[in-house]
Amino acid sequence: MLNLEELPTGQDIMALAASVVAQEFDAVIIGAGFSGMYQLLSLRDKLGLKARVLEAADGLGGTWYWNRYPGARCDSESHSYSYYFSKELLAEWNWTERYPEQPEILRYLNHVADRFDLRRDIQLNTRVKSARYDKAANRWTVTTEQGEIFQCTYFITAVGCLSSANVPKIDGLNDFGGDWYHTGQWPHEGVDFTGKRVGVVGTGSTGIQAIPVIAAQAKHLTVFQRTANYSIPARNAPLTEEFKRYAKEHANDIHVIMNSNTNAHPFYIKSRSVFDVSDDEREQIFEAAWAKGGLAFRAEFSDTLLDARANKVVADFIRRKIRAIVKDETTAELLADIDHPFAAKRPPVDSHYFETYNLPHVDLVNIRKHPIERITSSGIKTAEKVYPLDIIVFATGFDAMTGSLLKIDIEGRDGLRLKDAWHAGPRNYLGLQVPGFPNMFTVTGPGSPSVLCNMPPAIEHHVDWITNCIAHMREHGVRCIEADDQAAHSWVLEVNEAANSTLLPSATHSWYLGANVPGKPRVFMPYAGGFAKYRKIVEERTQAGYQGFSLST
Ligand code: NA7
Repeated sequence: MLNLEELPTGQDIMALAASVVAQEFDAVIIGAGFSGMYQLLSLRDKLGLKARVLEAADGLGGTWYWNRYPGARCDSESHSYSYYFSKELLAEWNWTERYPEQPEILRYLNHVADRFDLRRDIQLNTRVKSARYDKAANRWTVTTEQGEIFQCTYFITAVGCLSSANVPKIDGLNDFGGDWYHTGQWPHEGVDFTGKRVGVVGTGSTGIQAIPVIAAQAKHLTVFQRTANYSIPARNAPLTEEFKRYAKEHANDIHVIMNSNTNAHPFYIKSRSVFDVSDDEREQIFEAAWAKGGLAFRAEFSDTLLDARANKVVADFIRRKIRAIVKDETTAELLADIDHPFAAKRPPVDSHYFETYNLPHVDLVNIRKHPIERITSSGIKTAEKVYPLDIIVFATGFDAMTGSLLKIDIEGRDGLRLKDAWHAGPRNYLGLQVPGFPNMFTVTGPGSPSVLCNMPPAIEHHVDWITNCIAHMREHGVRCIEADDQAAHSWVLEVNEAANSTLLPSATHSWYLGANVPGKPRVFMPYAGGFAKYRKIVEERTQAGYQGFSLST
């Protein structure tokens, strides 16, 4: 007998049709964060292309959609953590605090989406499963987990550098009777820590932001520290009207500064050496920078990240500060026992992080000495003892830079898979294109300054380059652009050389090196030669006729 309830509805039929008929676009962009949104706007409104953004989440914002953990805030100052492509947008948006908090950044990005009418070309709840290049057709076929198929000429990954959560594989996690969360996949309804015994694993930038906020609510907080970390006080505060006016009036100058320095922040690294000044003078400089707070602390001297002796002088000042703040001597020693040079791992900035350890209900556990053995039904068991917990928070970072890309099955020319091309680590040219993957572009991919920078200027630079490149292709009848193998080979050497001329690789367990993810190849991923130098290299090679790329008509 005919069962009417089992008959497909109109919606089912539409979904089925959509799943088998490929939808045609000029460009498909993966990700609706800072990168994907600006890439859409550029291709659609500047070049008039038919473009579609595919986004796994049910809202836009990328990193800032997922990272809703307590205390989530950007370490870049708000006036610099903005798009600069639109004078009108700069003029109308008002940040409220020195460092923007996650909800405010999300409001900003939603405002941008509305202001530039981006939503109609952003498809949410759509996770891309695979992308394949068809050489004969010179088209990419992008398939989603729902079975939808999109075809396009230009395939752009705007998947973010820190978006693939790294949940450590610890025995017994499934047996845990309480709740556990990763900071990068935080529940939208929030977590109530009131009256709870909470454990936080991880003391990177995220843990350092979250710990004071969780401590303010929890009954008891145990922090499980594997590697002690430096941190500089953020000195967050509401922005004064005077500063807001200044930032707007000087937007052009600020933009020039960001684009012409090492880290794309709105300040230059000073040219003096740690050893150019007397001990007294240096102490005063450090004290003033500590009082001012923020990432500019590392910009006081030119050799902080270049010379181990200079770095030790800076590091020792921070260690002294930690010992002065933290009252319990054992805890202070554990926090100050830092095994890598200052800023060789991403230096966190904090709001009362070290002060939190003076609270009577906050404990620090050394899991370098007594590693976590397993998670039990009631807590975390280290080699030394069991810590009873109601909630575990993993602030354990990300499979950074390559994780999100490699989760997608990307197949380029002649059946070459990205995961095979990158089996020994990411290999590309200028962080923009991978040999064997024609017309595929990566926004702030490995091999670009990206995570060593304030991200929005780095993103705008890449998106503008990709947009100009596609415009050039269309003007000159170029069907296809692909990075040359030899150019990629040389660029990987340049990326290594740039890293090796700094102290960055000496933090051997940093996520810059992929060392935080077991089994990941150890390759220094971002380009450490500086944003300004990188921009110059890209500009020169582009002006030289897209040197290092093959353009075919
Ligand atoms: P990070 O900087 O990668 O920090 C992760 C922290 O978690 C760090 O302290 C790690 O210790 C610790 N960790 C990672 N895996 C484990 C395991 N298995 N056991 C114990 N501890 C572990 O990530 P964040 O989210 O803090 O920051 C990422 C970036 O976001 C940041 O740099 C900014 O750019 C914004 P480890 O140091 O590996 O010993």
